[in-house]
Amino acid sequence: MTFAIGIIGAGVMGADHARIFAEEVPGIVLQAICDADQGRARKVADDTGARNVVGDPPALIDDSAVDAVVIAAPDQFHAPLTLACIAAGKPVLCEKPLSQQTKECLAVLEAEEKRGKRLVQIGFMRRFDPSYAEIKAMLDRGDLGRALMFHCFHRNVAPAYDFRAEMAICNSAPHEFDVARWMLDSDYKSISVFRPPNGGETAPVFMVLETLGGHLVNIEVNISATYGYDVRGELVGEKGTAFLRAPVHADVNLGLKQINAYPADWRPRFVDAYRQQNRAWVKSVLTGKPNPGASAWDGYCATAVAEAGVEALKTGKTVPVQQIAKPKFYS
Ligand code: ISE
Repeated sequence: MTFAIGIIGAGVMGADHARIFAEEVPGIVLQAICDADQGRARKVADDTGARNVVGDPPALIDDSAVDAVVIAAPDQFHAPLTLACIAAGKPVLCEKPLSQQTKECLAVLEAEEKRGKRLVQIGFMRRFDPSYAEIKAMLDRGDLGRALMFHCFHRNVAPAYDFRAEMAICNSAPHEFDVARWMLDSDYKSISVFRPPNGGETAPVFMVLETLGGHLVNIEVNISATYGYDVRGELVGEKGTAFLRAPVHADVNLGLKQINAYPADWRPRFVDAYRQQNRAWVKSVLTGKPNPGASAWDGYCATAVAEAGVEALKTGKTVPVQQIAKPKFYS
């Protein structure tokens, strides 16, 4: 028996998912790649051995030869396409964020619950990154004592889209919103947002969040850091602290300097996380057993924080994070 996957979106992430499934996930076939740009879809299909190319998402989702769907289209299509997968009864791995609006996330929660089956996993792949996972395991064992603070840095070389500070909050920071919430096992109480007044249009965005469990989380998102893709974090516990460690394969000594290379984007930094996420997703779909991946509920929670963050950016105030009560379906 083969397990056939269709991928919607043949941009950076769609192409990377196709490569990962083709090269690193045993027991699957790539059934179809979908993109409005058929040439781009064809190239990804040729590179990965995918069977078909389609131009229209419904044609992929409703194709009886497709067992499960990966959504790697632009953010505004995530929720509508996820809803279409739920309507077709197909498991879906949807890239983050589930939506930039909580009302769309709520529609997904409602549809999934009505369908009566958990079909949605959100691509918050950092939960599968060995460095975050190791720190979470230490915390869960009590090695670091109670968690107090989590300092996060998220730096991109250059914006991949028209930069607006809101995008740092709605598109980039949801990674931290999710992984810190998962690590600390607590929802958020409030968010404040700051920017260096002398920083200009592409200045970093600096967020301070308080959790309901009393932790502080601070996040710098610097979308124009120029020097490299750099994600850092330090968890501060009562008894000690733990830093994330990016995969580094060589320390180079050259010209009276020690040099560590930075990747140009997130793919090399999170190569293990993506691989493990995609394998875990397929395994869960096949066995029905859960994995540490994010559910539609987790997707909604990240968007609720982002929405409050955008308001905090606009008003300069500390904004409470508002969430509906967690439905039993997601317990
Ligand atoms: C992008 O969509 C990602 O998910 C990357 O991990 C993040 O670093 C980047 O800022 C986002 O635009």
